[in-house]
Amino acid sequence: MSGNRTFTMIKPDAVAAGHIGAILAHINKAGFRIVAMKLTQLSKEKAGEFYAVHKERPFYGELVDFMSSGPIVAAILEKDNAVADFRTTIGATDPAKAEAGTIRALYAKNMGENAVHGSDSDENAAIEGSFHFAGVETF
Ligand code: 3AN
Repeated sequence: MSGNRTFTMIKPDAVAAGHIGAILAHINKAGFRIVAMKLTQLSKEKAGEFYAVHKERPFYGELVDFMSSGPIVAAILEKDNAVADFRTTIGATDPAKAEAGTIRALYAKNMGENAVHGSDSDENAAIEGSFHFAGVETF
C-alpha cells in the first residue's frame, strides 16, 4: 500500500505504562503502515526544539520537561490521507473530550500526558519525520 505520511510519538506516559504494543496494534488495525520507527529519548534541548512552535504557550516548560522525562517511540506512518486519518485515530488533545475507542480515550491520562503525538499538517509531518529519521532509516 502506498499513501502519504504522518509522524507520531508514543509519549513517555504511555511508554512507562506499558502501552507500546497495544498502541502499535491499534495503529496497524487503523490501516497505517510503519515506515520508520525507534525507541529513543529526547534531551530537554531536542524536546524544546521539536515543540518550538508552542514556545509562547503557558504549558511549554511543562511540555518540554514531560517529553524529555523518559523514552518515547517515534515513528513515520503511511496511509492515504494519513495526517487527518491519524488525528481521527488518536482523538482530541484532551482525553476527556476524545471520542470513545480512540488512542487518547483509551490510554491518555490528561491534556499534557496524552499518550501520543500526531502531526497537524503534511508540511509538519515531513519536518517532524526528518527531525527524527534519516532517509536510510525510512522504508
Ligand atoms: P495536539 O497534540 O492534539 O496537536 P497541540 O498541538 O495543541 O495538540 O498541543 C501540543 C501538545 O502540547 C499536546 N499534545 C499536549 O501534550 C500539550 N498541551 C496542549 N495543551 C495543553 C495544556 N493546556 N496543558 C498542558 N499541555 C498541553
